[in-house]
Amino acid sequence: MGTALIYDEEMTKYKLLWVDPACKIEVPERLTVSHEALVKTGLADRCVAVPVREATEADILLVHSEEYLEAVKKTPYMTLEELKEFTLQYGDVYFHPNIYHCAKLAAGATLQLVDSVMTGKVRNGMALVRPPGHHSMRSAASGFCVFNNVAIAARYAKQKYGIKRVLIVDWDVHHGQGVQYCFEDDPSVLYFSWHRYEHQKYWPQLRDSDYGCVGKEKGAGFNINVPWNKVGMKNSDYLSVFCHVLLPIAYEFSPDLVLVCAGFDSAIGDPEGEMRASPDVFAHLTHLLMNLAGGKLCAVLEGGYNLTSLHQSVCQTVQTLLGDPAPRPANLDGPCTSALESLHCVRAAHRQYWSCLKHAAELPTSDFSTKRIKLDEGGGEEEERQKTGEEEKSTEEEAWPEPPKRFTPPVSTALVLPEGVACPDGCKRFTSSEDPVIINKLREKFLTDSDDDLTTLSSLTALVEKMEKNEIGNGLALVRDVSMAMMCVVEHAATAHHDRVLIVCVGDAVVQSQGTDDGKTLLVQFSNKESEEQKGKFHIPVCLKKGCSDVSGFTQAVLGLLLPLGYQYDPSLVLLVRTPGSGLCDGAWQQLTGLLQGLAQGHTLVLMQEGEKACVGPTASSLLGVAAPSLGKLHAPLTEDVEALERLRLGLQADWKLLRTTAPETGGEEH
Ligand code: Q7Y
Ligand code: ZN
Repeated sequence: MGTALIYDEEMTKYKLLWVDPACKIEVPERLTVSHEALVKTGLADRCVAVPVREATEADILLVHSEEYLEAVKKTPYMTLEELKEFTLQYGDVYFHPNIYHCAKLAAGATLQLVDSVMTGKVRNGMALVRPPGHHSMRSAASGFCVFNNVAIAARYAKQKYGIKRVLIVDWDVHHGQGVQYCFEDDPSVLYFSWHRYEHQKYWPQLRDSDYGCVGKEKGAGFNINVPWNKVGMKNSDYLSVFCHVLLPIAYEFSPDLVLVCAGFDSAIGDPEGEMRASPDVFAHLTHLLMNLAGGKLCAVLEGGYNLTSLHQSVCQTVQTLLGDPAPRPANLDGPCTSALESLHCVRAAHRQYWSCLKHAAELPTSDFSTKRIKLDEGGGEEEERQKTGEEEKSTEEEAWPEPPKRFTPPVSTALVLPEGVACPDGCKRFTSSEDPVIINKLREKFLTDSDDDLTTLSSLTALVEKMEKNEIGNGLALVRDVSMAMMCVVEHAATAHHDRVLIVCVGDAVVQSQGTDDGKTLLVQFSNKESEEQKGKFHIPVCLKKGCSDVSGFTQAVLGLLLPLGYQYDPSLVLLVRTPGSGLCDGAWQQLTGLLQGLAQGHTLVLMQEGEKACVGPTASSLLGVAAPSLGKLHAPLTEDVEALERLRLGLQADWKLLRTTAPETGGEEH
């Protein structure tokens, strides 16, 4: 199942015809440069090219008023003066004789993408469109947008395919107020947007963009605004909002389809956004959404005005949709103070609507309005500035390194299986040629004489080496003794130049913590055993009341604890160990396996006990990049589990900054 790419040169055929400093950045080259980069990197060729179409009037009327449509319809026949005049009634937008045509194509391209994904022609895809859509409202153009492409697509998908829930993720740096207004009272469409806000000083300067706007009536809780009150937000800020707000809520919501307002003005170098997230962060944002809705994801271009940053970010997104492993995330040094304030306020505002936030440690409500505080005092800015890197802000464009080349290993998934266990399609059965020297070493080390064990262990060591060399992406081994296999891999990884190994252990078999607090391994163990005390920074037992059998509690632990830890630790290898009787259902296991592949360039090695044959198929499928099945709407996790997770998070956040959800000075949770 492929990835659709929808593009038509026709959408480059309109431009600003007069002088307007606010609009001069919205140029046709945005599209040509993005598309050329996809062609040059060979990514376009790997996609399924889907033609655009014009949105019909009925499509457009799903969101817009007849009066507005009739008005826009006249623009192709207007003189330059009339176009200027027409434009004046709206904010930060321009018209051109060909923009109506392009706007119909942009909306139609989005619908073609939705059709391709919903009918199963492709798994996911991206539409490169102009004009963008997320600012346009029922009866108004705004912010370069004419028709609301993504809002139309959400209504269309619900109507045509009868789906119940749509998630819209708007990672553009502007607030898609048009999308918000469209679905404000609608609980079937969950809208998430982060945006430059600066306490309402930044365009479009609406109170409606603040975190307190959570939706109305039945739709209360289904509108999530994350205002950025400082510029210079970085990868850590973006990823922590994903881990601590968007993903927990999205998993609880359980969408049938994910639409992304994929604007790249939130990337470094953009003159509008002035943020500092690197283009490769979009590989991770994309990856983190790809296991929702059974993988049905449609990314639709919105903003992005630095042509270099734009095309790099577009390529990162498309390459991830195609299933290539994401590059290792760099410099995740934790969110800045201002981002933490926003995170705190958003979580507090949504506590009452989402059970994943409900039992979170008491949040002090007196500090909710950071806005008023900042607007009134105007002080304390100096200290903030340092943390967001604003001091480096200048009119000169900041340089950033080109994202690292991503290459797909020749073998995606290798399996070490006992004879008689079939190797699933698409995977390669892996055996190493048995070097007697290695076998002898292993025999001494692990005190085993079983030939089967030794063959397995030597295969594992060879597999780890091939992953390090990028000859193999990931792997799975069915072994007699997971503990022994795990020890062997950890030991060998150190010699095979793996700098850090993240060990994720699911179930309560005895895991010997090697007593390593040197940081070469980070062990996170999920079980229902209270016994284990946390043993320093690098050994983290996560105790859940019902172990891994409560999907809600487990999911919350994965999203809010494991992912941030994993991202900050930045391993070169992930060792995922499943012990028998873990109680984890296949679906949750596949989610875990899929999500973890955002780390270590996708180098995950899964170890399972022989008896768990039945799980080989589902695991292999996740390792191959097939989206995990949706877990369905999640019920409330056990209160005691949420509280335990919260305690754990609070205890660890001094060491692991990506676990923080409150700014030290507003949180009142300093310890
Ligand atoms: C709309 C946009 C859509 C600050 C001036 C503010 C705002 C222009 C609208 C942006 N330099 N200009 O990018 S994604
Ligand atoms: Zn934008």
